[in-house]
Amino acid sequence: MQAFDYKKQTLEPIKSLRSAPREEMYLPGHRTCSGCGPALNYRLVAKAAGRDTIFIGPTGCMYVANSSYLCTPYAVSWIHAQITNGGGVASGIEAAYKVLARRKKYDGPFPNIIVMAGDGGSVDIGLQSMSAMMYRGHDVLFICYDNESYANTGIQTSPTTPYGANTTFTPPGKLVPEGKTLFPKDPPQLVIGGHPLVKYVATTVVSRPLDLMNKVRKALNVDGPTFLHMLAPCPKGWKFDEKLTLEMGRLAVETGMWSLYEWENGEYKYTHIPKKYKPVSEYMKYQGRFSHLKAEHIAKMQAFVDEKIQKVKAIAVEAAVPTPKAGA
Ligand SMILES: Cc1ncc(C[n+]2csc(CCOP(=O)(O)OP(=O)(O)O)c2C)c(N)n1
Ligand code: SF4
Ligand SMILES: [Mg+2]
Repeated sequence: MQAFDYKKQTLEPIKSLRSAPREEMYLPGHRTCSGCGPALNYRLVAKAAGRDTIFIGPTGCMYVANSSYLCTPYAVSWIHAQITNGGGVASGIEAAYKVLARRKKYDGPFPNIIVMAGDGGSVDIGLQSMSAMMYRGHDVLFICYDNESYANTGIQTSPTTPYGANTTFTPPGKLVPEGKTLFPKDPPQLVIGGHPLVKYVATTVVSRPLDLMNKVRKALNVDGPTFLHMLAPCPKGWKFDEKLTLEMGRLAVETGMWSLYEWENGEYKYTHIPKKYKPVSEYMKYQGRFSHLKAEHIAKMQAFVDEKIQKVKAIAVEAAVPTPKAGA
């Protein structure tokens, strides 16, 4: 319970793409690659969050390619954080607004405070700061836009890079023919498993804009820390044709490489379950990062995904596009 009313915003559900806000808070003119999934991701998050929003941007493509010579695409407040400390900067901003509101020095709406961190800036090099923010219970939405590599510095492997991917730090060769040998970390499970004050976690993908925007709104309506894990295909790092960005997101879901779910107050709900899963090769064949793989490696990936799918089936409560009402 809050001892004072700090005017938290309530964001209404978006019923259809047609009724989504027209106003853009992430504008054209930046320097991301053509077909950049994270850039589209940013645009959708900013659209869903609206004007009274502050973004914290740890170092990564969405900082470097978006801000040059005092020129940025953000139409709302935005602050750069070190790649290691997005959660720390967000915690300070949130605490400062609460103090100002309590001392009656600020009486506007409490801003939506959103960290937009890459996979590196969230669940690897930024993990301690994100975890501490969640543990202390700050009212912040932490988003991991997952392009599955340390993209900005030249596509190095990260803990969410898939098994078998060719990155600059996992090149396939005679000794290690499959490239990356490890299977990825599971970011939502890391958050759910270790943070008692987190009440809402969800996954989404840039190819499902309505699902994505409504999960953003739902998370922002929760009073406390929340986490969204968003798959954001990166044509440069994954080596696919830039016109296929949305298709890569769709295929990730259709093959089971990516699951769409919400976890709310301890309960799982899948927001989409394919009736029949396609083989993972359907997804991998478009991406140059997997082109060196042999049949035995693809079979290993399929086995990993099959096991994941079994878990989905075991829980399998399918829900419609989420309704952004306030959480606990
Ligand atoms: C402490 C520190 N180590 C390394 C870097 C170099 N660096 C800048 S951006 C970046 C990659 C970030 O990867 P990710 O968070 O996944 O974002 P992406 O670039 O993929 O969007 C790295 C390694 C840094 N800025 N600070
Ligand atoms: S490297 Fe990937 S994430 Fe970075 S700007 Fe290019 S497409 Fe976007
Ligand atoms: Mg990344």
